[in-house]
Amino acid sequence: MIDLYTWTTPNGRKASIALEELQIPYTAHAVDISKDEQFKPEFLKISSNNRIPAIVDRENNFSLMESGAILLYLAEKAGKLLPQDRQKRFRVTEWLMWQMGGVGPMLGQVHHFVKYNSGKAPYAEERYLKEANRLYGVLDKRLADHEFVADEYSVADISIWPWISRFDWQTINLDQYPNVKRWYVAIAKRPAVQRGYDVPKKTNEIPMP
Ligand SMILES: N[C@@H](CCC(=O)N[C@@H](CS)C(=O)NCC(=O)O)C(=O)O
Repeated sequence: MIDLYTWTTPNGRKASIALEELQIPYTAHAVDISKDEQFKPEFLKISSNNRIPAIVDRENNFSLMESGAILLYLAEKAGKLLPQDRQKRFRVTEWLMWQMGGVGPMLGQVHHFVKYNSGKAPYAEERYLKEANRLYGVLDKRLADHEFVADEYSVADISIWPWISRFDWQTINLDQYPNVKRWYVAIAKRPAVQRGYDVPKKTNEIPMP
């Protein structure tokens, strides 16, 4: 049984989607970041970076922050969504790191400057939109000859997908990235993804292009 501390954001949804896909029993605890609940001392004990998501594995009382680490931990625990074969496992790790180091931080800046503070910093908007389009281009190229980023559906796809689900916030037209669109729609149809998307509460239907 896992305790999941989360909110309705891309990083939070990665963890709940993985838990649903892996069929690991869990209890979701809402940490409302719009009310600064991520700074509460009891949350800081398990997430010293004051960010969601974080988990506690009740089996061994092990706590973990950082969504990439959480995905790897859960996949390894369940023995699914992370291949045993060394090279295949590192292919998944490669794309997971690509998401953690690029997609998350860069698209996060697009949300900040383009969606929430439009007009305040034109250079930042230009820079992060350019980087967003570059990243969408990289993903599109990869998916042109791969069904999923690392061949088989894995935690790498689960890490990227919730960020792409905010394509409208990012002013991205998915028709310009047809392979990303095909991949996005296929994953959006998975029942576990639909359940995980609504954790810790339903905010909206999954955006469809
Ligand atoms: N690298 C971290 C980033 C987590 C993160 O940025 N979480 C956001 C929500 S998506 C958050 O908790 N923000 C609260 C804050 O900025 O104080 C991860 O992947 O887990």
